[in-house]
Amino acid sequence: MENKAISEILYEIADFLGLEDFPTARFEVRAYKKAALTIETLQEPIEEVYNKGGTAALMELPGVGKSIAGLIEEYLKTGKSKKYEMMKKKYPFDMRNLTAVTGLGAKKALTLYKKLGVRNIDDLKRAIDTHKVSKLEGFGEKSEEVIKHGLEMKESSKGRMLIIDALPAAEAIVEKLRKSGLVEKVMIAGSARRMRETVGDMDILAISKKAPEVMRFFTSLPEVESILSQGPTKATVWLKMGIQCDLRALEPESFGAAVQYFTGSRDHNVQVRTIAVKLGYKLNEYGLFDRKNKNVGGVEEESIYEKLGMQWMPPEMREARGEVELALRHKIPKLVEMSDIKGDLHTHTKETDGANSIQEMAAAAVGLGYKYIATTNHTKSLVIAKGMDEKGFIEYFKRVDKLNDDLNGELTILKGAEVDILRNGKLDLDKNILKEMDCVVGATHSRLAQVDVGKETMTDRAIKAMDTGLVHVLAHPTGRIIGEREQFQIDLEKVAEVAERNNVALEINASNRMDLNDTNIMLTSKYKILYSIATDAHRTQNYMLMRYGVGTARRGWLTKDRILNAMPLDKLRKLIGKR
Ligand code: DGT
Ligand code: CA
Ligand code: CA
Repeated sequence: MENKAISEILYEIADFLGLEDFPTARFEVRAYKKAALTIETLQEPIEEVYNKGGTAALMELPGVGKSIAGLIEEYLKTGKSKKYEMMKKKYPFDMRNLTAVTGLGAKKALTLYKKLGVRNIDDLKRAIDTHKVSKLEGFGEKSEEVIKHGLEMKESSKGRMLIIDALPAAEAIVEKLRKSGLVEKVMIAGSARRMRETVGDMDILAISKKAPEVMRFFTSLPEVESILSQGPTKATVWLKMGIQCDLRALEPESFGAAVQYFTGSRDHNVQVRTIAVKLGYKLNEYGLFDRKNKNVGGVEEESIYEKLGMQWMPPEMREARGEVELALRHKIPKLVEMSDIKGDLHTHTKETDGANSIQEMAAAAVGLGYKYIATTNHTKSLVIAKGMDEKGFIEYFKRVDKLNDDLNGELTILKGAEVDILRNGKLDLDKNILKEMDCVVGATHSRLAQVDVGKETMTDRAIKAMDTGLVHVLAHPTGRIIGEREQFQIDLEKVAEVAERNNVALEINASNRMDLNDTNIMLTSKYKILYSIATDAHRTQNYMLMRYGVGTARRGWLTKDRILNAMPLDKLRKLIGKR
């Protein structure tokens, strides 16, 4: 499937075109970006579209005109694009990776190339370390700091992959192993089972009578780039997607112990093993052995916890944060589950920066069995996201009303906005229209927040917004983006206290933000507040991110009664009723 490669080239050409100043450059930038988005989100392989109907079929795709269709055809035939090669010759620096650093756009990358000869990330690091960047016109100390920070974020996430990308890939491999008929049982362990937001490598466990054959099957999967090691019961491979994956084949009598051991975490295991030793057992990945060295562990990990006088606990809790004590007292809470989720309270449409219409977003929500969604488009001051003004919302809501009528109660679309919280804490829409909305999601979008302003200012901003009494949910409260932007300075306990007073829910944003994250949930959950687990969907496929939000909520030990979007519609309406 060439969709990803082609959309990346189109995005990059758009970046290059942004540096040109011929009269129609601006329009071309827009065209290339639009086409890139279309192909990025296309469900079927682009080569199939082309094979079926040639360039004419390509030109039927939104945003794809004659010249872009020609480029796609050329790429599909030759694996190259002359236009792209030409641009790369004219601007010989690593546009893709440089502009992936937060704080660095195409224009700044060009300046760095022209003035300092920065061609790639290594050059950039050197330029930052020697403080050459801050002295350039249009940069300054602050800008240098932001880029430096962006580089550090990239560095710190190196070698780890978002669970959003890793888990579906691990599940696909598990599915193939299951279908191979070579295994009696197979499952994912490690940090992926614990639903950590990033994973270092993937750990798969299997029971099989034909272990060497399973290993051969595994190491010759098309997903595999290279084999790092292969023995009769264990293999480690490097996947094409850029992550390591282990497979271990086990005997049935060891399976429970292996699942417990390889699920981890390491710190959790240390605590459990200490208890085992106290009770006269020996615990390792092969079993739970009594004084006579008899394995009393069993096939399921439940039996290990049971033998140790503990209640079984969900993997998401196993981080040595007090779950072992709770398990000994049989006080493990019943955590929220995917099946409890009744809707999504933070979604976008193509009226602003989303890819789908509200009709499409609604139909997809019905498909998932949701009872409601809130449609929460951006507001006017967020210009890059095509934020809407009051008039825009009034017109849009008329269409939503009509759609709600058509849906006839099968799904309820709650009318809302992701209203920007401005620098002074004021909201970016007129009070009278906010009052009429069903679900107002308040959000700070200041990109430079972490170096821009201090903790007090950010905390104050959120508090002022909540004190308007108009906000139902505080979106991505700390502003972090995994691998890109660290959370900004904010006093979350203070925020939670004010949220409690104003009956505002805090969001668990399940995208690559994962914000609040597990530790911030734990920090705030002592206050009587609710949480909204939301995907911030910009296209129908993004609804699938909900499971990672639920996983994060579980890592924060939240129960169903703490989750706003686990409530039936009438209860939800009472909780967030018109303000
Ligand atoms: P990751 O891969 O960095 O995201 O994190 P994990 O938790 O998946 O770690 P990994 O893959 O190194 O090992 C999987 C599990 O195996 C880990 O959670 C606990 C267990 N484990 C690995 N090495 C040790 C060890 O030296 N001692 C103990 N107690 N457990 C270990
Ligand atoms: Ca792992
Ligand atoms: Ca591992």
